Amino acid sequence: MRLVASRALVRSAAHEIRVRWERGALTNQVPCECLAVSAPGEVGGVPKVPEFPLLSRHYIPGVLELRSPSEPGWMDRETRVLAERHFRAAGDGEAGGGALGGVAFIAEPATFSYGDFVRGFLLPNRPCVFSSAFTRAWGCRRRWVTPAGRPDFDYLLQTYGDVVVPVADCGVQEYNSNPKEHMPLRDYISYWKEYIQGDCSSPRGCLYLKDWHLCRDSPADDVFTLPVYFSSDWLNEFWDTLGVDDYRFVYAGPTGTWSPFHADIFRSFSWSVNVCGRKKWLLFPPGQEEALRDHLGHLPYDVTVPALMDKCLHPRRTLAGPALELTQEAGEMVFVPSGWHHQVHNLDDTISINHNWVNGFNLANMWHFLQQELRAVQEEVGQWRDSMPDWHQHCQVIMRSCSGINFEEFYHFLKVIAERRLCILEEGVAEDDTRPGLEQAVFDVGRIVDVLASVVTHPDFQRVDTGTFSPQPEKLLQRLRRTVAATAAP
Ligand SMILES: O=C(O)CCC(=O)C(=O)O
Ligand SMILES: [Fe+2]
Repeated sequence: MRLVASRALVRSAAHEIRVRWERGALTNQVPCECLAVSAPGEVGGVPKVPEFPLLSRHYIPGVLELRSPSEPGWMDRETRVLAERHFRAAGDGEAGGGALGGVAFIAEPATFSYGDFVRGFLLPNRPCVFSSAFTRAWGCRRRWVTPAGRPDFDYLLQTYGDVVVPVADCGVQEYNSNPKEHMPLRDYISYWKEYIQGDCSSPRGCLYLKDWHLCRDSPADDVFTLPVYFSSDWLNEFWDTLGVDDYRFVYAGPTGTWSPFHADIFRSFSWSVNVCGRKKWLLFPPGQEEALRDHLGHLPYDVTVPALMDKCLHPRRTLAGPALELTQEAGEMVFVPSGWHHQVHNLDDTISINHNWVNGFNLANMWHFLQQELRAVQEEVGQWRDSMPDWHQHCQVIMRSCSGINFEEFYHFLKVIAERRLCILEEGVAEDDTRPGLEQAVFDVGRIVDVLASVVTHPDFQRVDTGTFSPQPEKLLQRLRRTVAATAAP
C-alpha cells in the first residue's frame, strides 16, 4: 500500500520532491508550508553579550574591545569554555534570539575575532552585518563587477555562459515559493539585459537566478575566501565528504527580484555577501512568524502586503513586532541566525554568494526541527497508522521528501562529523592544517554528544533499522562520551 499524505503536506512534499530531489538540486529554503510550528524555548544562562554598533554606518570607535586574542583561526579555549557553559545552562531549549533593538554592524576585520562572533552573534543567535572590508580581497568582487559597480555580463558570459542555472519566476506563487526552470546562464543574461532595457520589466516576467551551485558545478577558484566566522560548516563538510552536493549558492537578479518569506533549510544559519548591488532584508526572530499566520494558520508569502494589517485575515499580527529591516550594500556580508524568518528584495542589479551552514551552535535547532517535521508528518497521515504495518517507515520517507533528510540520514550526518573530529583529536593538528583546531573539535564532540544522546532515545529512531550501521549509534555515543570526559575543561 502506498501512503498518501494530505493537504499541505502533499503539496509541500510534492513541491520539495520536485525541487530538491527530481532535479538533484538542494535549495536553501524550506517552503513555509513545510515548517512545523513552534515557539522558541527560552535559553537560560546566556553569557554577557558584547555591545556592537547598530547598523547606522556610524561606526563607534573603541566599542569592539577584544576579549580574546585576535587569532584569525578557529575557536580558542576561552571561547570553547564559554560556549560549553552556555549550552549546559540552556539545556534542551531551542535557540531563540530577540530583536534587541537592531542589527549590529561590524566594521573592522582586524579587531573582530572568531571568539567575538561566537559571543556576540552565534550564541545569542542574533543577526549582524559585516562591512565590505571583510570581502575586499575576493576575486568575484574584482572580476564579476564593472568599474561602475554593475554585473560584468561580458565576463560572466565568457566564464560561465554555458552553465545551466536554476531560475525562479518571482511573479508566480507556487505555495510559498516560486516555480523554477533551468536555462544556460547566457539565456538568463539575455533576459536580464532585456529587462534592464525595458525599464525593469519584460514580457517574460520577473526572473531570478537562485540556488546556483557554482562551486559544485564549475571550477570556482579565487571566487571567494570562506570567512573564518563561517568556517565551522558541517553541512558542506558532510556533502564534500560524500562528494555529491553542497549548500553553496549564487543568486543573481535585476532590481525587483525577491525571495518570499521563509526560514532556511534545517534551521541552518546562512551568510550572504553582495558581490554587487544591494538587498533589503526583512528579518523576524524565531517564534514571531507565528503571529504572522493568517486565520487559516498559513504563513505569509509576502510580509509587505497590506493584507497583513487586516485584523480579520491576520488576527495575531499585532503580537509580532515590526520586521528588523536592513539594507545590505555591495560587498557587505549578512549573517542570518538559525530559525529567523526573512524576506529579501534586490534593490539593484545584484549578485550574491549565499551559504547555508549548520554547526555545534545550531545543531540542536536542526534536531528540534526534524522532530517537529516528523510529528507534522505523523499527524497528517495519522489515519493510516493502525492499518499499515510499515507506517513509521513511510513517515520517514515522507519526511525526507518534505524536509530533505530523515532520522537515518541525520544519524549518518552526525556520525561523519563525529568521526572526523575524533580523527583530529587522535592525530593532532599541524600548523598548516586547514581542519578545525583542537578546541573546536572538542566543542563539536560535546555538541554531538548532547544531540546524539537525544536521538538514540527517540522512539522513532529506535524504530529505524540500525542493524547495518557502523558503528552502532550507542557505541559511537559511548566513544564520544569518553572523549568528552577526557577533554573536559577544568
Ligand atoms: O538573497 C535572496 O534573495 C535570499 C537569500 C536568503 O534567503 C538567504 O541567504 O538565506
Ligand atoms: Fe534564506
